[in-house]
Amino acid sequence: MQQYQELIKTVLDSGSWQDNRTGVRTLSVPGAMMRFDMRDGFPAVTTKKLAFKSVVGELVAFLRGSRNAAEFRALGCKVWDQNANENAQWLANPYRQGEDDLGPVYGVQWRGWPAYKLLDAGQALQIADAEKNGFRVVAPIQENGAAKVLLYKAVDQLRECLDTIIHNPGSRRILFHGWNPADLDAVALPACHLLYQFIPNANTREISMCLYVRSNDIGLGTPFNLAEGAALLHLVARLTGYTPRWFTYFIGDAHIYENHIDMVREQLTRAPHAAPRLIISERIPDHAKTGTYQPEWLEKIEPSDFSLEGYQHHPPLTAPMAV
Ligand code: UFP
Repeated sequence: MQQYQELIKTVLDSGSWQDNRTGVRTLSVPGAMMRFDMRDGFPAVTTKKLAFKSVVGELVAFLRGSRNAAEFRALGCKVWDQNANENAQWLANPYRQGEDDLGPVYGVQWRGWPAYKLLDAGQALQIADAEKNGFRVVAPIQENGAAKVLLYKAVDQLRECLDTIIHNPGSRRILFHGWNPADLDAVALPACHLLYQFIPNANTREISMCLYVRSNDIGLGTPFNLAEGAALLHLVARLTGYTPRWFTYFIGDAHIYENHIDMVREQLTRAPHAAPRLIISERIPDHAKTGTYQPEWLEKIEPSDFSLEGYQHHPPLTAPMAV
């Protein structure tokens, strides 16, 4: 995790002070990148304790398309509580569906992105094609005197990525997106880690992943998001029969909150330990061994299916999360 230390140093040395909606200013750098070779181990931060149980709890909640902080809590992840119930703007949002609701956050978009098509009622071939692809007719609509048909589909982007890795691994279009402009006004927090692209190589049988994070809290968010992304890459590799290889992590606004500076400076005084290994439970079928493709496991994964082997770390450090 030398790269994490270097990212901290870069922001401390060359960042500029920025004001933002939280009221706690940040030292920020516009644009950063880290790239990890999964053969060298799992990118868990070692200069403090990673909340690994919380990381995999959140990932499992996302895989199940959850939008409720109580479901995250039940899976061992408390990081959504404040966003659900303590952010004044969200509490006053008419889309909020009561206690613990988060709106259509990450997992809802990953597993059920709401997609609409408005087609001319006379375009029978287009309508039939859309229905073949899973859209269903919701309503006839009159638009400026023209007869139209509104169709809807909840797109399981993640499942479609797995299908493409299996059936068309040479595709350079294997990605899923969390940033849905139609839903930005209806969520507790617009997606931070928002674009995931898988790059399988059918010759080497290795799979890599690029992740774009638009806004990243380096003290608290980055270790969490890195571990979660790497766990997802390992899981997708297991279900599709590939070996995880490169994990490239891009950040848009890379920032350290003013009240996290002491924590990250303390981490710089600590020598990183060797990276641990991620173990995924044997009960999750390895496509490379079974030859059968079982994407329905995406919904059956439990947090206990993930564990770290040989995780050595320095003592825990905490700092307040900006909400
Ligand atoms: N943040 C992360 N990672 C996440 C997440 C939030 O770093 O997975 F959900 C941080 C980034 C930023 C704040 O500091 O939370 C979100 O605020 P904004 O939407 O204003 O960028």
